[in-house]
Amino acid sequence: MFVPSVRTKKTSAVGIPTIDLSMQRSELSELAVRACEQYGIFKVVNHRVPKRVLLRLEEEGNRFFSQPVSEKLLASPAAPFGYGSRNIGSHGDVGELEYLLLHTDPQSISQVSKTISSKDPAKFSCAVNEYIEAAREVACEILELVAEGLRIPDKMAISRLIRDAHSDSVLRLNHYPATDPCHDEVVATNSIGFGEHSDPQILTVLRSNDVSGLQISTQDGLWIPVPPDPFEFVVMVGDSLQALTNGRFRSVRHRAVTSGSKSRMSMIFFGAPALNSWITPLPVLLSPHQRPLYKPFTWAQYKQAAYSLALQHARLDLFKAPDSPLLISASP
Ligand code: GA4
Repeated sequence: MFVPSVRTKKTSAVGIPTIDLSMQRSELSELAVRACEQYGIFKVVNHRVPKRVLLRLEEEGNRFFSQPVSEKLLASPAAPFGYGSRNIGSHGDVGELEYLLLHTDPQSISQVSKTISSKDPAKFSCAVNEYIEAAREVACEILELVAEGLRIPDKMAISRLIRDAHSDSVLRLNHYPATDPCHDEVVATNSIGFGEHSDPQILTVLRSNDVSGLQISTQDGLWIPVPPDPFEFVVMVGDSLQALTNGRFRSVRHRAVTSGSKSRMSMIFFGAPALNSWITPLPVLLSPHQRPLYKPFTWAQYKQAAYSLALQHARLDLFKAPDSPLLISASP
C-alpha cells in the first residue's frame, strides 16, 4: 500500500523541454524524439487548441467538484467510470484528491454524464467530447512527429493505435482540494495528491489550471516540479510507448503533491490502443543484432497487470523478454 506522505528529498527547478508546434517540422521531430529519450516529458506550446475548449471543460469540472459530497456521490462510481475520492485503483493506494474517470467512447460518456450532471448532461458531455477530440489530435500529432524523427516509414504506425475507433483511451479530471490554511501552518509539509507512478498507456496529454503540484522523478531520485500553465499541455511517455520503441523512449515517473491554498485541477487524456491490440517493439526500430526487450503483450493484458498492482510497481518488468540483458528497469 502506498503511504500518502512526501519524502523530503531535495527538489530542483531544472526546466523540462518545450516543443513549439509552430516551428519547422524537421527540427520539431528531432526535438520531440530527444525529449522522449532523455526526459519522457515535455511541454507543448502553440498547439492551436482553442482556449474556449480548455476553459469549458475546466468550468464543467469546477461546477461538479464544488458541489456537496452528497451530490457528487450521485455520480456513478469510478469502477470503472465515474466519480472517485481518495481511493486510486484497487490496490489500497490513496491520495488527497477526488476525480472523474471517463472512457473516451462517446456512448460511454453520454451514459455517465447523466449521473454526473443530471441537470444538463448534454452540456457536460459536449465539453468532454470536444476536449477529448482536441487532446487526441495533439497526441496524434506528437506521435506522428516522433515517428518521423525515428525514421519510421509509416508515420501513422503509432498514432493509428489511439485513433482506432475501439481505442481504450480514457480521460481523467483530477481535483486536488486546497490545503486548509490553518492546517497548513501546523503541518508545513506537502501531502501526496497522486502517488509516484508511470502511466501504462502510450501517451499522456495533461492540462492543469495555474496551480503547481505535478513533479517528475529523475534517475537520481530528485523530484522536479513541472511549472503549471493553463494554456500549455504537458506530454508524457507511457509504458506502452516505452515497449513500442524497445526502451528507446522511457516512461516518466511522476506524482502530484498538494501544498497550497488554491485547489488544483488537471484534465488528462491517456492515449491507449484497443484492448486486443498487440504491443510489441516496432520492427523498424530493431537493428539486425538487437533483440526485443519485451515479450509481445496485448493492451488488455498490460492494463490488467497495471490495474492489479499498486502504483509504484515497475510493471513493465513483468513483460521483459527472458533473454533480455538490456532491460532498463522502470523502478525508481
Ligand atoms: C495511472 C494513469 C491513469 O490515471 C489511470 C490510473 C489507474 C486508476 O486510477 O485506476 C491506476 C494507475 C493509472 C496505474 C496503476 C493502477 C491503475 C491506479 C492504479 C493503482 C486511469 C491508469 O490508466 O493507470
